[in-house]
Amino acid sequence: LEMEADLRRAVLRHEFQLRFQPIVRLRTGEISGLEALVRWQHPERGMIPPLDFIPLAEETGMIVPIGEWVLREACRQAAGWNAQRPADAPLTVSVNLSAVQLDRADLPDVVSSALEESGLPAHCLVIELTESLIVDHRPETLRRLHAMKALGVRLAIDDFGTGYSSLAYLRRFPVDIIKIDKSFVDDVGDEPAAAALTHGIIQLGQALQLSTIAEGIEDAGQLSELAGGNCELGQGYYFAEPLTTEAMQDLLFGK
Ligand code: G
Ligand code: G
Ligand code: MN
Ligand code: NA
Repeated sequence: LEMEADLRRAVLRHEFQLRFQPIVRLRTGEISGLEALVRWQHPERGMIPPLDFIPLAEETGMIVPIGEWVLREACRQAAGWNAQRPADAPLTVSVNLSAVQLDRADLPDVVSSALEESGLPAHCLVIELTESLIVDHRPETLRRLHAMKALGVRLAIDDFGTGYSSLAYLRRFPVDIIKIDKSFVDDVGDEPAAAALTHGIIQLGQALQLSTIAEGIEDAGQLSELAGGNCELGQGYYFAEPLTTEAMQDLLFGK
């Protein structure tokens, strides 16, 4: 209860921050985009990671204003960075969405106004959804996803392969990107089953003309296995952890 009151205050006082983790083209090492990840700078308890407050934010509905702030801030920041880059090499920015946000009829309008007010082109925004969110979807969810697609936004399935899901939804949902869960990537270098599953997901992506992003790459062995298997993109501590805005700025443009 104290935490809930704190969370309400945090929204009013703007106590949230974003971190940005680079998403890298595995063949070349160039940065193609960023994933925005929220943090709560609590005045007494310090930096609180999302797993410690997102569930409560979802239960209480506070994820709606928090998620809207994340979306606007991520679009604003990405548009600012893109203005300093060559016009033919814009970064994408990926934002995680909760089921609670997808349950709201105004979601496409919220996304549309975040794009308009930032000037970020719609094709530079990626919305990340979890498999469970898609599998347990309501009829309106599909309509909202199509409304976002109609804006030009791209959709990614996060933590792919971890849900007890049917692959059938890949036919019915307007998905553009598959994010291969870290649990596969962890063992891709030394466990034949993990390698086989990972390569299977990459090939599935290719067959459906979807981009694949490997998550949680931590060493060169994993990178070479994934790049050798034609995985297009990746992210992980091997390249960079989620960075503050300042650190991301330095990485992109030097000090
Ligand atoms: O670095 P990391 O601890 O940031 O993220 C932990 C989890 O929190 C991940 O599963 C991530 O998807 C989730 N997460 C991070 N930022 C957001 C956000 O802005 N909204 C939602 N709904 N989840 C987020
Ligand atoms: O949205 P998603 O559930 O994919 O969130 C990504 C999570 O993975 C975040 O908590 C982020 O900090 C974390 N992460 C990103 N790269 C790595 C990595 O290389 N190793 C580990 N252990 N975690 C990572
Ligand atoms: Mn994610
Ligand atoms: Na993930």
